[in-house]
Amino acid sequence: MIKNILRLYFIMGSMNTQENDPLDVLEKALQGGVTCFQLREKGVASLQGQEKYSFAEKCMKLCQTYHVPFIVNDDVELALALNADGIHIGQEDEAAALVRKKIGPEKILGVSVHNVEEAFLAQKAGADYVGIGPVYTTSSKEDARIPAGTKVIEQVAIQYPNLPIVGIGGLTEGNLVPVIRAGGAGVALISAIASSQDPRNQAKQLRDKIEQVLEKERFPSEHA
Ligand code: 3NM
Repeated sequence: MIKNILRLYFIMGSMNTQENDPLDVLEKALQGGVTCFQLREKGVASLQGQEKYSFAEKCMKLCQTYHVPFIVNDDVELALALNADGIHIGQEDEAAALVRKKIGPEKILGVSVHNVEEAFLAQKAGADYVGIGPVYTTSSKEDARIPAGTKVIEQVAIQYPNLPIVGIGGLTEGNLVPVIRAGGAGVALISAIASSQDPRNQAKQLRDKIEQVLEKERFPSEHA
């Protein structure tokens, strides 16, 4: 079920882990309980060509070891060459319907959206889930939009209750609860785990928190 893999969605590129080895950070995050991983190799210091392919392949193998889906950001050719589990695209990337056609019906397709209309179009084009953000201020995405809180998540969740949503942007253990309350299936994040000096424990704490909140949302009377 797509909703389950969105619970703690870790995103990272080789440039997001400062002095720490990105593969080591990824492995610890997987051990800590992330439920999905997206390779987002973007920006000036990002790997290109064969180096990118080889890094992506290593990330994918780690994900396979821990039975966690491996998603590629934006690069459809790379996703297909590696036989990744899926692809995530933004509004500025290739059209979602075309990407769905290229990857076929089985692979996971995620699309970043910013309002109900974009969510409608993404679903129509074959998206399995939508990413909505930035919820809070983020320093991990250069061209991030103005933080929108959880309003859009709530609107999309009401309009399209069967479309899984993951919130993104500035999320931490301390501020993720409103995303789930608004109808998000989970949270996607970079720095909370990638910049942590203890990514395993950080991922574990995040996962525990999310499971706690989901449980409360499901059985509110038991937690009254
Ligand atoms: N997409 P962090 S915000 C990759 O708003 C990305 O669509 C966003 O990183 C969006 O958890 C973002 O460090 C960066 O804030 C998320």
